[in-house]
Amino acid sequence: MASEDLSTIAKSLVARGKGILAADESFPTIEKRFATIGVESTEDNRRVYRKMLFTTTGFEEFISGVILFDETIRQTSDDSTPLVEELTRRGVIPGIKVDLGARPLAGAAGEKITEGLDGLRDRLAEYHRLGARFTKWRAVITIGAGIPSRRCIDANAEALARFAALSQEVGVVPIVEPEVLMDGDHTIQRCFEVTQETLGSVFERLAAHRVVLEDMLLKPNMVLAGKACPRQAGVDEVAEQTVKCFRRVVPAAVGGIVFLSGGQSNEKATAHLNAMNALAETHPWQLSFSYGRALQDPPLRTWAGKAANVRKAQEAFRHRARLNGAARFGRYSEKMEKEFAVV
Ligand code: 5MM
Repeated sequence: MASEDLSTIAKSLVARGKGILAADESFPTIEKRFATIGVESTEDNRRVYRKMLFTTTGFEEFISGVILFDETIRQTSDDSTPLVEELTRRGVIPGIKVDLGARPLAGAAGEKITEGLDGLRDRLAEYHRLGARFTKWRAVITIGAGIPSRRCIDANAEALARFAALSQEVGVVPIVEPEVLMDGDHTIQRCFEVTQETLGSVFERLAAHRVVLEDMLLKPNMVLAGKACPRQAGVDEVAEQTVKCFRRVVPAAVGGIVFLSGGQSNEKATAHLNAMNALAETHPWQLSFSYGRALQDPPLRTWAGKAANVRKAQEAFRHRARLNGAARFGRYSEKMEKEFAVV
């Protein structure tokens, strides 16, 4: 695919007022999420749940693309319409998670390396045939005593860059996700340093592998104190530190930045994105969202596995998507949390 087409896809994914839904939970993760509502993680329950999200009336006003899991890209609606088609007929771009998960990095206690490069070119070609127009690979960086090591950061950066180069070769837009975890009691300053070092390494490797920056998206963590840190930064400080960190290391050519929520509350994830967008009239990049939990928590809890709750759950999903859409313009306020638009 021509480079121009990839940059068109990248731009559509970060269109004004819209963001991405991450619905690419692997089997262990979706099982954990379903366990919180007492629902068994069967193939059909996963299909019904995700179909519910993808057929929500009007969600396409705020959601530009959805990241799918391998199983989902092959599933259909009750009337045999592929779930991918449910998205494309609404103008929503289907994407796919292509990494095979993070495993322990050899000889590095507490650190992980993401696997999945072997055979990736062929898998990408198949996903493209199945309708995926963008891909995602997540690397996990843990902050702790003496970690992350430079070796772990660089090994993950190299894998991210190889994934991105292969994706562009096949004609899909890569979403490069280096996630510095919120787990731990580290300060916001420490998160700033580790995020800066990680992104520095990632962009060095992306350049080495000749990845076209306009034709990719970055999916990073925000700069936050660890969950167990006694001093939690306020919304404005998070926004300022995150933008400051990114201005140092993320080239302006990058197609867009789509943040992960990483375990923040729904409200905080929205408020932080809103504050970043309110900081300046324009930033070098579009600042958007690619949330999993922070978009899915309300519909998941409302649904609770019952067909009778589907409509209410879809309203809850659309509401959360609308609030994050408003945060794209810096127009979100806490008051809007209470407004519940009826479909
Ligand atoms: C939706 O969760 C994704 C899949 O995670 P697993 O591979 O562990 O099942 C995850 O990659 C997600 O896309 C990002 O972490 C963003 O989700 P959050 O919930 O952090 O916004």
